[in-house]
Amino acid sequence: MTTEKKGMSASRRQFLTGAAAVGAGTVAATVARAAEPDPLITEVQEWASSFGDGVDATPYGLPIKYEDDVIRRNVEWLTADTISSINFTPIHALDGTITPTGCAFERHHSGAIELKKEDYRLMINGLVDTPMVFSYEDLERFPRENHVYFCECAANTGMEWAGAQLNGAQFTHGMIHNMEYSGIPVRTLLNEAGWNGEVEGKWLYVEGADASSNGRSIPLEKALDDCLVAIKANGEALRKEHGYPARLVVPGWEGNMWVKWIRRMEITDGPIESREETSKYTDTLADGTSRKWTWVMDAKSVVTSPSPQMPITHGHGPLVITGMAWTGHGRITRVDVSKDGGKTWETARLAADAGNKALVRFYLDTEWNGEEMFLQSRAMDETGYVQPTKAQLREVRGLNSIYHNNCIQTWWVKPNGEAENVEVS
Ligand SMILES: Nc1nc2c(c(=O)[nH]1)N[C@H]1C(S)=C(S)[C@@H](COP(=O)(O)O)O[C@H]1N2
Ligand SMILES: [Mo]
Repeated sequence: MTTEKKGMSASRRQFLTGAAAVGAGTVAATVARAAEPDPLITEVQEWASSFGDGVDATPYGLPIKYEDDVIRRNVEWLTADTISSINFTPIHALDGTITPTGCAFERHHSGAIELKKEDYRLMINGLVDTPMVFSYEDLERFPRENHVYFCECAANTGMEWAGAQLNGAQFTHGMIHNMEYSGIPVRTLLNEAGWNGEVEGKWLYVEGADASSNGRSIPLEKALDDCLVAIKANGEALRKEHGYPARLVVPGWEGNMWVKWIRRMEITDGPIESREETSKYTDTLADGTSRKWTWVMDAKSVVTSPSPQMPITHGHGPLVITGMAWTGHGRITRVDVSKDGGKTWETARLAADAGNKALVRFYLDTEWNGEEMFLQSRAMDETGYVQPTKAQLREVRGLNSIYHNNCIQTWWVKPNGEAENVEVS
């Protein structure tokens, strides 16, 4: 091997074997470690000279204590209390695409209720032949489907309209989770109630069993297309906070429509225009008027590491830049990463084929030698849509918006490896 850099694969191999010089930082670290005996290698360790826990020490497992900072967090000043509030998925610390259920963000308007399966009822009424009520056991007897979908609150990134605000991907982009749902197509349940009428102009009003009810109107066409009444997430019963024992899944559309503890679906002749779809979850434009029916979550992405909560601590040399991308319009086709605030772009590697309305993980395997970076990611989806810059989004939407902020995020990575939420213009 020569000391000359021959691109990523050569330098990476040298790093892994500790062979010939690559970048000064890499070599120094590797050789220093090899020079002195490492007690972690030369000494018999405590964990190798005694027994570990027996199999039943934890009947239902939690992450090891060393990972106890990978948790949901809220931002206290955002809401008056935690009952009608939000917390954030620790996306900065996760990899892959499936959100572990125990740290998937929660959003409640009147708290997470405890509803037993025996007390659960789902009513279907309105313009159906036979209004019906299903118990939980009834739901279990319908043919089920499995799908992975992201659920993003429309308010995700909503605090960033006026300027860079929250210092961490968890807080700027953590109102999202991505789970595998097992559920019954809404179509199946409506058919059971005798629905086979006109779809055009018809709506489905859905509400939950909690005090807020969180009622929303969904065009019937969408409800029949791919909505599910989910009874499992990531293979197990829904968690209380995610709507146990059953929630609505509305793929690609804003999280607010994913009614938890779903108790009623009514076919109507028009939208109900409930609180959650009028005074809330609409977007006020610069001229004071509001956008109506903004259901789909447009393509978006964020670099999760490095990021403010994930500084670079390993010194110079190989660096894995990673993040996630998603689109409510279907599949992500490409993600680009910029290190210079959007002047130049490199196409990232997608870890797997992007799923439909599901998160995809991207990586840029690169070299870092202490140079300042203005890290950005830019997602593209199968409709040809390209994630906009903050300036582009503001041009159309003004500064009064809260919801549907899908602009490109910038992290300023400093020479010492720390990162900060900034805006570039
Ligand atoms: N019944 C009910 N459904 C609800 C809510 C609620 O407060 N009550 N919150 C909604 C909002 S605003 C969002 S973003 C999602 C959040 O789902 P999660 O708590 O599983 O993250 O649930 C939606 N469904
Ligand atoms: Mo939400």
